[in-house]
Amino acid sequence: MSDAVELKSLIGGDWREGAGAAIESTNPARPGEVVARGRAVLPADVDDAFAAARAAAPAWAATPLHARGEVLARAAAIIDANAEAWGAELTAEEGKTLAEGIGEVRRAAAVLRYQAEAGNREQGSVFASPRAGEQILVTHKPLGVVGVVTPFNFPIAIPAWKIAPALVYGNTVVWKPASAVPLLAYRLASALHDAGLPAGVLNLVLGGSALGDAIVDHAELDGLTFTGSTGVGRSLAGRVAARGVPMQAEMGGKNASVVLADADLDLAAEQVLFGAFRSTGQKCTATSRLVLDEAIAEDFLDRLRALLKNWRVGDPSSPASDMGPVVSERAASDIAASVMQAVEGGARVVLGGEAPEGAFLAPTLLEMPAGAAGEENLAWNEEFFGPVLSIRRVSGVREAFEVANHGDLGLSCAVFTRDIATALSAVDGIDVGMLHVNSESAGADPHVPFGGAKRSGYGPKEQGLAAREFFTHTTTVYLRG
Ligand code: UN1
Repeated sequence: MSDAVELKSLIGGDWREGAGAAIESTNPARPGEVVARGRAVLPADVDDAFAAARAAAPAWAATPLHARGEVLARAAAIIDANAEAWGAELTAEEGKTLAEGIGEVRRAAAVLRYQAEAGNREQGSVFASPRAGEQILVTHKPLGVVGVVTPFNFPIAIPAWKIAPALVYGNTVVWKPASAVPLLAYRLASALHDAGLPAGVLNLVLGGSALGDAIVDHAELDGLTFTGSTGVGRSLAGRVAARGVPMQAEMGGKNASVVLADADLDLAAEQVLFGAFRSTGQKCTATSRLVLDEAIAEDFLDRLRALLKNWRVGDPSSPASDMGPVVSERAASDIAASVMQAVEGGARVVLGGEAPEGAFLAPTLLEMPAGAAGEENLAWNEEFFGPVLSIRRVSGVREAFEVANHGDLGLSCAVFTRDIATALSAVDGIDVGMLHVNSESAGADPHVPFGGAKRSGYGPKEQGLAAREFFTHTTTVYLRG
């Protein structure tokens, strides 16, 4: 990367230099390299952002759905045209590999293209009336001003899949991205601004958690969408629910890959490798639990270890690297400390487990102790958000599903089997929002619902048509001529 990019916030259609603390995003793979810098805005600027969003809301809501979609389609074209450059910036800022960085930027464009088509889909419904001469219509209307709070790990795709449906369904937005990845937020906001989004429809506030608090507690907030940790999500939900403000939260996962005795072991090993270690394990959908039928456990682990021998950890901007660092040195040392704690609780290091080098961690396999100690081990229950995979052995399908279901999270799960009846039994037997049969636990297509079961999700799901449920409310119209 060359010179650091100068960042600005976007408020009321103008790029605003903050008057708050200096903000700087740095490259986790290259100590000292500054990727972007600027100044945080102040909570008072968040007031301006809400005032602008409120003022822009009526005209934007009155803009035809097709015309709102056209703005998103133009932004998608801008994003696609910049995919390589912005993908490289994403890699420099977040640490995922260049292929993943470029892939994510293209994914953001795909999400915008999907939502841009909302005007060409059925919107609302008509019911028969029990009374003569009447029809009953159900129409969708925007919530108003929506707060968007996004995490570091998908700095453009997750914001895109929140902001695109928010906008296309006629809401205006105040958005605070994670402070580790302001550059990609600035790129997405620029694309939408340059695509002709009217002033005040999207407001970007760059800075620290005080801005998130200012959004969450703002009197003008009509809805809040959040992706991040379970702890933060729950506390935000409590704050907004107390004021009757709806919230959508995508939170933690402790996602299992279940490899059954009849699985294609080569396929399963490859998919577990991708699920656990792509993006350095920093996905809420990453595989962090491995449930192995004891009949194939050794055989499977041999194959996984063989694949990991060729798994190259290094500078993510090099095409030779399969895995980059985690997002920061701090994150790496927190994850390493959690691994040590898991080992103190009886976990056995099968592979990796070395001290971090800067923000780099080795892929780590931990075998849980047998019985209750395994079920209670930190590494079986806590989301480390890094390249750590915790293993338990089971006997048979029933125990495998039980072990995979343990705990109160239920985001996604992968089941490996050649038997269609077993695969079908997983649909009811495993309590998750996304079930993958013979493919890795991560991944999300723009046109289908995304979100968790149990305590992984709160409020309506994201993506696809499902997104409309959160970003609109309905008006039921009893219509007589
Ligand atoms: C994916 O699996 O590709 O924060 C997307 C996350 C999820 C998105 C996962 N909300 O990791």
